[in-house]
Amino acid sequence: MNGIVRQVYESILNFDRGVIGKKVQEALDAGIDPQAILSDGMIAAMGEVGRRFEEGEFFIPEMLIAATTMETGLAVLQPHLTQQGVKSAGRILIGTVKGDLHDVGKNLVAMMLRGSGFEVIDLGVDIAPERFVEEALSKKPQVIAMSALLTTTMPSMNTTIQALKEAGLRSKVKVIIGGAPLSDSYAKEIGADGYAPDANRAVKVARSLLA
Ligand code: B1M
Repeated sequence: MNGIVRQVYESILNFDRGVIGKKVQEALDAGIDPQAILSDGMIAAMGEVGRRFEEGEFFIPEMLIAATTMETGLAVLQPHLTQQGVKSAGRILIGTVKGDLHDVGKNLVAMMLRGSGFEVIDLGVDIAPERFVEEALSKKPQVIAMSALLTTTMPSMNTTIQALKEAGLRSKVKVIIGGAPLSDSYAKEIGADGYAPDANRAVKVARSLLA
């Protein structure tokens, strides 16, 4: 790993919110690809945070502060990851499903979608199926994007799709899903229109569904 990217990685593991923005800027100034700063520096560090949590070296507060450190770095990276001034490609409602509080990945997906010209309405975290339905009825999105990071909250995606069917909305809106424990086969199993393993692919899937 490149030296400065390594420092970005370490600033997340050291929870160094005061330093990460500076390190990201240094990496950008050195001409390093923003996608590499994101994947090799930030996302890899969050993977290591998860590993340490599993090993009992980190606990909830460490995971939380690592997430806020990553968000601080992302704020500096954001303008370099997204294209500016693109005209609206469609309206997307996004949220993390009921019972799930993880939002770093969802925020990254929202950011990339916005930067690619979509109008994004971010409902936040812990979004119940009925809330997705209510918001879909009032905001009339073309796409609903759901995020889940826990195996225990994945089934809420299925419940949301059923609730959309019951409300007569399913044929009017495309549903895409993503999050670490998910897969293309799970998307097919629950009748979603698409699955994206990362933020870039979420943009591609949304574009192809609306093409
Ligand atoms: Co939690 N947590 N956590 N956590 N946490 C994981 C997910 C875990 C894998 C850690 C581990 O054990 N290794 C594990 C889940 C195990 C499982 O179910 N398989 C876990 C657990 C167990 C828990 C608790 C249950 C712990 C406890 O209480 N005992 C608890 C649950 C709380 C709840 O939600 N109800 C919990 C709590 C937390 C914090 C709140 C402390 C904090 C979240 C803070 C926040 O988000 N604001 C936290 C964190 C930080 C993590 C890890 C370390 C990092 C997650 C992250 O931000 N990754 C995580 C371990 C890991 O992921 N390796 C872990 C970086 C982010 C950029 O990646 O979110 O995967 P990700 O998003 C990617 C893709 O998945 C995809 O694109 C993104 C960008 O590329 N994507 C989408 C995501 N959403 C998408 C939506 C789309 C498309 C693509 O729409 C179409």
